[in-house]
Amino acid sequence: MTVMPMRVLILGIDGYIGWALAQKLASQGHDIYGADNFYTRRRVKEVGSDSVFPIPRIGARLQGFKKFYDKDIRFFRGNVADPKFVYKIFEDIKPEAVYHLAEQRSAPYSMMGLKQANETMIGNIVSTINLVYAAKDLNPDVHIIKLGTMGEYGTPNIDITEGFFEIEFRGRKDTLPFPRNAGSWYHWTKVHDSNNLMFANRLWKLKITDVMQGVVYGTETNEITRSHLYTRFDIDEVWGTALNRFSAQAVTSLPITPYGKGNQKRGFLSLDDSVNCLTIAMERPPKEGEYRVLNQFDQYYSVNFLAETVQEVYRELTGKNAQIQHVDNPRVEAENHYYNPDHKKLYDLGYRPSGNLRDEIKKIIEDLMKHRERLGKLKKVIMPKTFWRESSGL
Ligand code: USQ
Repeated sequence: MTVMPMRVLILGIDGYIGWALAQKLASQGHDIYGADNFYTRRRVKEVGSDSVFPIPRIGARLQGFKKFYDKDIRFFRGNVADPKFVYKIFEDIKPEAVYHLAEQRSAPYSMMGLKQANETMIGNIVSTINLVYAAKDLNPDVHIIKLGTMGEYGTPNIDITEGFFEIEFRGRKDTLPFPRNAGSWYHWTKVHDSNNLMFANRLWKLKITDVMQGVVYGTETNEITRSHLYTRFDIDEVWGTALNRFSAQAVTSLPITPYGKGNQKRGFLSLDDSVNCLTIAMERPPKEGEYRVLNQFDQYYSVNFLAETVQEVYRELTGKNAQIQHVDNPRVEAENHYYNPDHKKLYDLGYRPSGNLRDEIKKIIEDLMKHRERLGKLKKVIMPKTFWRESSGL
């Protein structure tokens, strides 16, 4: 499908997904504008960690981008939780589509204590409110693509639909938002965002795609493999996610750590699939005035299955054995549960998963082995120490 080049704004362009998405959109011919305040860089360093791959400063990043893609990114430095900042960007560039990837994204970070809980609540919710007001006042035709999470639904004992479901209760029928039941302050901010987006759509008929994304893994996308303009990669206990962490644990000879029984299931997708889906969501927009919810993941797996798969792939690659050690679960979550979420709408729009899990894990391990020295320095921040029940107050 050929799509006319569009003016696309990525809020959170310096992040794991933002930087990979910018490259995907550029390769599709779109004009990219980006904003960031480098929050993730700072907060990751505060827990004594860093991206495994060295990430150049933004100036050098943009230069590298220009050299490879022969395209400038116009960059705005600032905080999306500041309404004046968002209004200024909208006045300047009138984007046709805007991705909101500029929220605090770590569940464990939000559970460290009251300070982090409030920071996550305020920053995330306010940024989305700023965005819908700027859209309404300055650019009501813009398509807002907002990154939410599969974790909004929690793990109910029934199938999960995409956003809405039909219910019959006491003889009457209605179509209602699927119940949300999140498991961390972070995940609840995404629920609150979804409610706010739904309401903004009802008020002002804004065109919105609310993406319920699963856990993303991987070091490369098709574009990054060619450009070598790597995105950040976090593996510490606060900022790293399951599969990326398991791969890093294998490479650093630390035990792979399924939390608790390890039978908890989540939807997962590769970074390449994530940016493909986000691009499809933009190029195949909802109808005028529609609020659309997409469940965005490739397959669901148990944490145990992922740990065992990393162990197997690592053995095939290196001949060495990685240990699996179940550790006390630092989180408060069901460890044995039913899980059957729908994820049909993106397939209907043309999404097809691009790789397979084992190849992706192989690529992650190979990329990590190239950075053994940096990774070695991060060994001390890999094992879990943020226990959610012990979240500190004032
Ligand atoms: N887990 C382990 N061992 C580990 C790390 C995680 O067993 O060393 C387990 C967790 O207990 C959890 C599952 O793996 O059951 C997923 O945890 P995660 O850290 O990979 O992901 P999560 O905290 O849920 O958050 C991540 C992203 C977040 C995104 C979310 C999608 O950080 O931004 O919204 O994935 S989802 O999980 O579908 O809500």
